[in-house]
Amino acid sequence: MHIFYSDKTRLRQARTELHDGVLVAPFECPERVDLVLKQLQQAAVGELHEPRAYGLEPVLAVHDAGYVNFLADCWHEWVAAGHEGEAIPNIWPARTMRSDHLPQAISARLGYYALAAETSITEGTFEAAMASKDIALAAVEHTLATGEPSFGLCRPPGHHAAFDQFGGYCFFNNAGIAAQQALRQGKRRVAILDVDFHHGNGTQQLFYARDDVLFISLHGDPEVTFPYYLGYADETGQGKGEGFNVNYPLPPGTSVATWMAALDDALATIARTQCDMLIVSLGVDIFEGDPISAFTFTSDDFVLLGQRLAEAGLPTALLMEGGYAVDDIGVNVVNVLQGIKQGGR
Ligand code: SP5
Ligand code: ZN
Repeated sequence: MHIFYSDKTRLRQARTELHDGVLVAPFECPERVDLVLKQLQQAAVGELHEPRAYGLEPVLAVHDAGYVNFLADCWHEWVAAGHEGEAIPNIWPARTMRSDHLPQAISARLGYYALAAETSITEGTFEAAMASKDIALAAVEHTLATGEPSFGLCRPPGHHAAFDQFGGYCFFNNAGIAAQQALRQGKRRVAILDVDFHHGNGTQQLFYARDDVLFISLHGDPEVTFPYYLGYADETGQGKGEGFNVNYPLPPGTSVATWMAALDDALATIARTQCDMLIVSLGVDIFEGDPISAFTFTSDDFVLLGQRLAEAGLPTALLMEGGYAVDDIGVNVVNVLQGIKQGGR
């Protein structure tokens, strides 16, 4: 199996995350990558490859150009404006105000392009986000070329990033960018299966009115779980995308058996929908020990997840999303990949 990874993902080294009313060291940290790499190497799951640079063109195929420019310049403008800490939004075009006008102040544009406040923008964030989407693009390119599964150790993650908004530790929607590229290279319909604990609101939004990307997400019930304002079961797609968006909101504490039953249902939909590629948004924050999540996967359960994914029988690229129990994150990722390999593709 090919594994794609870049040292440039380390260029994001945020110091602050607004968590429970306190600025804490971010859960989404470079050490996550170290631990996954260490376990991947120890278990000899596959060879490591550096992605090439694909530039901004594939990003602009799914994201707003103004948003991309904002991300590229935000840190410098924030510093130039004399702000002391990391760039954290504290005002939004909330429902009672105007959202048809983009004010010039960096604080105003920060809120305009943000969907949550826990994610600081820092020096190097844009460069790390660029590397992360390159990893996703390289993984999908490899799977398209060989039919073999691949793993992209993306960081920062992507599934919360929408057309013109960052948040939930995400800036570019790596899975969405990669799916769009697969379509451009001739695939007819791509399934994105999102198993991260949190709903992939960004990915859903990008493809909500389209039938060439099937988006399916299993996640903590947004009634009580971030990102709260999207991810309900009645969100089934729009226009010709009707039926091509499927959400499985599951209560905190959901058993692995119940989760796996939802997965079986999801895989049946993928089989029925004539998809010719599978992209997995692989968040391992469904682990029982995850510090910010509430599902109950043991490390062994991740092997079973990999086996089930392999049974889909599609060319498959797995892209890293969340997963924060740093001591176990590496083992859990390795177990999914071992399960995929045992699945026989
Ligand atoms: C990619 C990804 O997994 N992003 C997750 C972003 C979550 N950000 C807000 C989390 C708020 C968690 N509050 C739960 C407290 C549990 N004690
Ligand atoms: Zn998550």
